[in-house]
Amino acid sequence: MVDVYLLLGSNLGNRQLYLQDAARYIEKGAGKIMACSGIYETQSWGKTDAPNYLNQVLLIQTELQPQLLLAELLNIEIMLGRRRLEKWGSRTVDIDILFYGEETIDEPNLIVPHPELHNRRFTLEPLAEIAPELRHPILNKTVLLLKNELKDALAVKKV
Ligand code: PH2
Ligand code: MG
Ligand code: MG
Repeated sequence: MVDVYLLLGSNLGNRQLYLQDAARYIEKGAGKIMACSGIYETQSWGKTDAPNYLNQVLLIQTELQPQLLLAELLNIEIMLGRRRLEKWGSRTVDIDILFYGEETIDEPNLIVPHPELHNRRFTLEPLAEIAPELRHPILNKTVLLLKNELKDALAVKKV
């Protein structure tokens, strides 16, 4: 069993319901949910004219190896209506692997820890809510410290 932190994001349609449905499918096919952050309303990062997101972090325990977990998460995104049209395009639901235990993974389709997590308030605020003392295995800093060092000024507000 491995502890995995996931980031859920939605900025299309009934965002709250997409997060709920994603959590349901994750528990069915990916692993047991051990903790959930609150839900945060967040300004779109990268593509600033896109609608606001709802973001949430989940801690799951999984038996799936990273590539199998990724395949399952992409499958859930598709079941929930995600269509990939452009980079950073709006989406019904996005499920990203932030941490997979303490492993570092660098494969063409999967980089873990998520390579942008330390730059994004929409990730670090919910993550710090449930795992402030978690240590980034490459940067060797806690999530709380990364959050305190953030320069990202985009609005992030707990719903
Ligand atoms: N995801 C992105 C790009 N920009 N902005 C916010 N606020 N939340 C996200 O989940 C998000 C984003 C790429 O996956
Ligand atoms: Mg993403
Ligand atoms: Mg993604």
